[in-house]
Amino acid sequence: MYAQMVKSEATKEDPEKLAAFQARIDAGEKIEPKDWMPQGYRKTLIRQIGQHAHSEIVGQLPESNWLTRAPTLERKAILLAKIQDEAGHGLYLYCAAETLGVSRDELTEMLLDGRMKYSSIFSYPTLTWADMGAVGWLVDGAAIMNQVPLQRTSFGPYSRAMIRVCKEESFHQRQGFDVMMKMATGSPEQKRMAQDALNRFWYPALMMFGPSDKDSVHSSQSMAWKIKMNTNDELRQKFVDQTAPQADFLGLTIPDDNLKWNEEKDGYDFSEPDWSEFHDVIQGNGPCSVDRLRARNKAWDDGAWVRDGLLAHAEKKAARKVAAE
Ligand code: FAQ
Repeated sequence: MYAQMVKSEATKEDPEKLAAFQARIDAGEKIEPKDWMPQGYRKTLIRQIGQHAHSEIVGQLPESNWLTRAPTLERKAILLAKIQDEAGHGLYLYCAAETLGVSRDELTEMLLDGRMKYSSIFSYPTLTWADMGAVGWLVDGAAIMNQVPLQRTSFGPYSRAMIRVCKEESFHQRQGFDVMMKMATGSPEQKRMAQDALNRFWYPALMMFGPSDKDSVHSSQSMAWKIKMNTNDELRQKFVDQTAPQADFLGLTIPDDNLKWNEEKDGYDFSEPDWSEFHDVIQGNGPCSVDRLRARNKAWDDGAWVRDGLLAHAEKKAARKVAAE
């Protein structure tokens, strides 16, 4: 539906402008907010950057669930720093989206009433401390796999935001792996918890890359515009190839009997996730979908007095300035 809208809008655009725009993209130029751009390009970016920003913000919830129960003061400080980084990522991304003519409030409202999505992975629960390891190792690992190429995306503010985000995500992934290592080499019970976390997060992590290429609605147009640099399946394959040896190193087993090195393709064969589960989750029927939106709505409502106060202060300041002139 969205792709059709983008396509029908593209046909309304001035063909000369469209061709000149595509030539700039093909030449590897960055598009900046005040440059001419097709409406479809603008809308696709607002959708993708907005969804990405929402994911960073909602993504704080499953981890903050464990803040008060971190096993040591050091682990707590590290986790807190990571969660604060995610808030920062959300803010850079909202700022990048705002340069396209949408306000942060509008984006937030679209998240809160379900018109905009956030990453499927954050609709899953974090049941044990080992999940903090699995989230860092697998979820941040998948996020980096997706975001490193986005540093070269065609829209300037998005690509620049990605540079800092990727540096911080690397630290997040390392801290997750470190938690997994501690658990996997600890007591039998700790190792069991680590394996259980891997069992529960493996397929949801694979889903983060989106539907398989044959079912992806936006990939071909987004790749032509260099909003996306790789297809969903390409990135998923790279993620499996990177992660399988790491699981071996941890002495853990990826829950997939079909996982096998394929010499010919120079990569692993592996099982697809259950796509019906994915579609259910992105329609708001994940195990924690209702809780996540409830928590974000509550935070928005609880913060109303702060927004009102700041706006009243800004209005008063502006009025004083006018009176003094
Ligand atoms: N979840 O046609 P495609 C993080 C939707 S950041 C939910 O293939 P597209 C950091 C898609 O929107 C994680 N929905 O779509 C962190 C579309 O529906 P629509 C977020 C999904 O856009 C770590 C429909 O399916 N990262 O984790 C998902 O070309 C730890 C058809 O799909 C980004 O957002 C999904 N997984 O490709 C934070 C990266 N996949 O909109 C805290 C930027 C697909 O038409 C703790 N985004 N859909 O209603 C992208 O690269 C792309 O948007 C994809 C999807 C690859 C996610």
